[in-house]
Amino acid sequence: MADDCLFCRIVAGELPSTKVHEDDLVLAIRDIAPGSPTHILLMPKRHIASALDLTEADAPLVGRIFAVAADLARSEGIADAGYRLVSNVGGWGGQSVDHLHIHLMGGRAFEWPPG
Ligand code: DGP
Repeated sequence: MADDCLFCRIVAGELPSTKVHEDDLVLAIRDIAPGSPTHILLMPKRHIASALDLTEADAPLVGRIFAVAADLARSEGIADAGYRLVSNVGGWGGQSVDHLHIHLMGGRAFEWPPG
């Protein structure tokens, strides 16, 4: 757990969240400020600052995150229409919380490229 990390505190249960999935590696919660009808954040329980810090050794974790995202897309009813997975990295990437997370967004159509 990293000091002063918001998502580490959510993982630890020190701050409330609406959990939609939890296992030994991954926590998935509803975004507090949803940008689409379905907006879920998938994160490693272990503190990793961003995708920039991933290594090949994290392959099981990354595989789990994407598998859970696919399961949630199906259970949220957004799989057939299509959805978006995004991980913002750093300032220009739009990252505001420095604990790796993947946005699972669906329930509406999205533009490409993003703004
Ligand atoms: P990003 O900007 O890519 O780092 O995404 C951070 C997301 O985290 C953003 O969509 C809002 C969300 N968020 C920020 N604080 C909280 C919180 O306390 N709880 C929850 N559930 N989501 C949060």
